[in-house]
Amino acid sequence: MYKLLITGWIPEEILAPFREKFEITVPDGEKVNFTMDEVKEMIPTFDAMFTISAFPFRRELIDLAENMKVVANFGVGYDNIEVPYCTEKGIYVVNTPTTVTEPTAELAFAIMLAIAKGVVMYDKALREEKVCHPAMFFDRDILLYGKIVGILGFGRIGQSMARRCKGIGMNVIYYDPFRKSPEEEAALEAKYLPFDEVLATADVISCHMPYTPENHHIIDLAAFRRMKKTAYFVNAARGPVMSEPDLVTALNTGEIRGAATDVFEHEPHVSAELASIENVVITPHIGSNVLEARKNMVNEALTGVFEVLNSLPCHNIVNRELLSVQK
Ligand code: 8YV
Repeated sequence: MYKLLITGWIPEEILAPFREKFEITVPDGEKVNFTMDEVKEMIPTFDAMFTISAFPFRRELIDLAENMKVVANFGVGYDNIEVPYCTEKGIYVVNTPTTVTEPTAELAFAIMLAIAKGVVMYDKALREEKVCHPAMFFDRDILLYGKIVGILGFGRIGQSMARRCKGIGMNVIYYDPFRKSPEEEAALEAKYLPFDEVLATADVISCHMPYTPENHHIIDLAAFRRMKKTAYFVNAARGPVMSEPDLVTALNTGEIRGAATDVFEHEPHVSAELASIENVVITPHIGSNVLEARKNMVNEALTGVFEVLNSLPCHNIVNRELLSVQK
């Protein structure tokens, strides 16, 4: 049986079906995650590894993983894994491209509504004051119906967010380095615009791109300045696509009206400055943190591992170019 190392605890009822397929080593729950040193010591004998909580699989660990054939990532974004080096070493990388789509788009939609409608702010104030605010003419919330959402990164999650926004009467524009076909654009009633024009035109800008070196700080102060002063910025993708200090500046100086973000530049930490601002909604990277989705993600990742190890067709290989390499 192939040996699988899982870096973080997974509930036994989710893991149980895979115990017939692999010899599994996993923290027992008393211990939630293995440390890097523990993983380094164990890794040479393992055939496969499952990285939980963005556990890094980079050169220093890859070089020790003498038997490794496949690494699975608990998430669609795999910036914690040095994929080109895995490819060089003949190690397959699999991820969870389908199971995170709907929960992550739901969360992005939820935090967009939360900031545009002041849900968190009103909830907090009402708990403190215990009196409903009587003001009848109060310029705080915006009507999303009829407004423009600009989606940055029009992959599965971006498109799923677009569908939701259309459902409440918003108009969709998008930017993606790979423009969709006219048929796909028509089906989603989404209009392509260059990056800067999306920033300048949208009432809500929602980020759904992967984190790559090219996308590092793609949303910086200059980008915030291109947005409307009335715009809201939403990020349920990756923290470092934005400069967190620049987001703080943009909010404090009125470059934008508000923001909602599930991700942060230096996770697990959130800057004290950002956390002290009222016109921002922050959630702790919970895009796919729904037990139903988590179970689906484990299934998608570990089924991929099984398929790779047994040379079966597999939909979620990231470095597919390995398939054509004679090993
Ligand atoms: C996970 C994610 O919560 O899919 C992704 O890229 O960021 C999330 O689904 C994360 O990978 C777990 O650390």
